[in-house]
Amino acid sequence: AAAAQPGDAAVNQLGYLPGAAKWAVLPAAAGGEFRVVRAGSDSVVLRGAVSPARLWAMSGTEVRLADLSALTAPGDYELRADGQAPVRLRVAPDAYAALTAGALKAFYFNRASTALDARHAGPWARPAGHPDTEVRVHASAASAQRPEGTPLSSPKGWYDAGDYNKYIVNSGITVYTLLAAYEQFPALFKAQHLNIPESGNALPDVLDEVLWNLDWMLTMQDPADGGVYHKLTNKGFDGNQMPHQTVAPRYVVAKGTAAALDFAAVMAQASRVFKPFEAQRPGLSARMRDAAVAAWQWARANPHVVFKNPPDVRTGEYGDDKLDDEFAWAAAELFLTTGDAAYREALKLEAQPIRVPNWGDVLGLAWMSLAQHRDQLAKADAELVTRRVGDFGRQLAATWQASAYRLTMESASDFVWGSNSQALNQALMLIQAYRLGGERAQLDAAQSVLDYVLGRNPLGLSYVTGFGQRSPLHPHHRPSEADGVDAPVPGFLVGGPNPGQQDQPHCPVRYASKLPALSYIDHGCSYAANEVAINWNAPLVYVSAAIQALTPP
Ligand code: G3I
Ligand code: 9MR
Repeated sequence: AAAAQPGDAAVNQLGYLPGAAKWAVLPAAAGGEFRVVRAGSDSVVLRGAVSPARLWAMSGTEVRLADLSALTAPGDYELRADGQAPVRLRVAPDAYAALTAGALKAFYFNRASTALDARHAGPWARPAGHPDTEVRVHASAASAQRPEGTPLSSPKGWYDAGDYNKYIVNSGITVYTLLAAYEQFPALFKAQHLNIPESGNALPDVLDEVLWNLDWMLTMQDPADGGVYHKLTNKGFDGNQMPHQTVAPRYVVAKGTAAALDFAAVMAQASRVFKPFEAQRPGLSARMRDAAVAAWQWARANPHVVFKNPPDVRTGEYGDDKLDDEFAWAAAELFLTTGDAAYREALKLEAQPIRVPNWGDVLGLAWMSLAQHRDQLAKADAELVTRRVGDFGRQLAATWQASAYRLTMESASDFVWGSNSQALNQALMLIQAYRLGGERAQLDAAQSVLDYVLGRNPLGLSYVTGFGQRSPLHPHHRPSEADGVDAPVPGFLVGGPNPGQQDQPHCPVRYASKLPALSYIDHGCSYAANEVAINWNAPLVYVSAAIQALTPP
């Protein structure tokens, strides 16, 4: 069978775990019966009726569904339906192991301040760039102890995305999601080998990778007052160059409340995750806890410092003027790490709603951590968390159940810049609910999200570079564009369909459609639909690992 084309029958191109729910989407023309045959044979192993055609408003097309869940024996198959080209289908007990590792390895590929050598990076090896050992304090960040122009050393960290800047707010949710994956599924990550420079040391590779960024984040706190700089950046974006070719000076820019609180939350979380590794990094856990407390105190004293780009700085803003969610999240993490009742009070748990998280709205992360550590909560709090997270999961699962596409992405407002991460963060919340109550529909709905980003979508495209039969070839990612290697750097989730099309008319290539799920182009100029970003890859790692770990055999 050939690779799926847009509008063809679509499945998860990496396949399915034996015990998973397995949905395929077919065009309306494929009425009648579907058949699954063993690859390369005509022996039918499963047949059934496709569902009646229904309109999926997100793509404006009528689609049918085929339920292949009864196919549980590992193997290679083909899905056939009347008038349809056959589609490859795989069932395998390790269907997502390489994806989980590859999506994590992408963080290594985005490391700042280091060379990637061929032993670890293969054809994507590159010289070191952005040492960041002598960045300057920007006027917006000047203080008595650190006047404008003061040199600071702030190396390491990950490049945020397709650009080469480093942003604390976006680092917050990203580091959190990766550490949460480890906190929840330690066995899976302890067994994983990423082939990064630290592989083989006493830390699991995922923690080594996250430390690369945490070490940078720690340098972004001003020891004089606990405040945290919002970002480390050029004044304008670098061109399409490799890291070692860039020359623009770099700055730490303005402290802000969101940066302080996101920093406080992840340092509190990291303090508990790294505690068992005291021998490897003596004093680190306590240092992180103290850093978290100092950042929290700065935020309490400066509760509404909203970041705005200064006039001479034109890079990513990550501006957010709603800070209640950041306060709640930081309070939750600090409470779980310190046990101090003052944080429980500051959290105002009863009054907090629950929502799908993203870089600008981190409230869902508070609920997630409280659910994971509910044995540390008072009985009434534990019950509240169980009820609220469960209800939210049931609500998302109901959306999935009613969807013509069997997907939680049912509203045009889901198709924002980075819509693929919106989908995966819906799955992440479904998984929190499933872990509490074991309601199967919640796991199946999360699976459908993973299917969607891996090819069960109207473009027939796996949105992860290097994974699946058709995947993006031209992500907006400076190294992928400038390294002279045909294949993009692998393991990156692109932002995905975004009818906002904010890269027009700068990007000379037009989108084919304005419909939410179709508004996508695989072109390097498309930063609004085809960029990569650390906060989009993190929930891919999380969901891929969770589904691998949680799906019953
Ligand atoms: O907040 C409004 C909301 O009120 C409104 O209803 C909605 C309608 O479109 O827009 C919302 O604002 C959006 C904002 O994100 C918050 O979600 C903007 O339209 C949208 O343009 C904005 O996109 C952000 C983009 O930067 C531009 O600022 C993305 O979320 C964010 O992921 C992206 O991040 C960039 C960094 O700046 C630089 N590095 C690369 C990275 C990925 O592209
Ligand atoms: O490359 C930049 C990308 O990382 C950002 O997400 C995006 C939005 O802030 O901006 C991109 O840079 C573009 C800039 O905004 C406008 N001129 C062209 C740049 C891309 O080539």
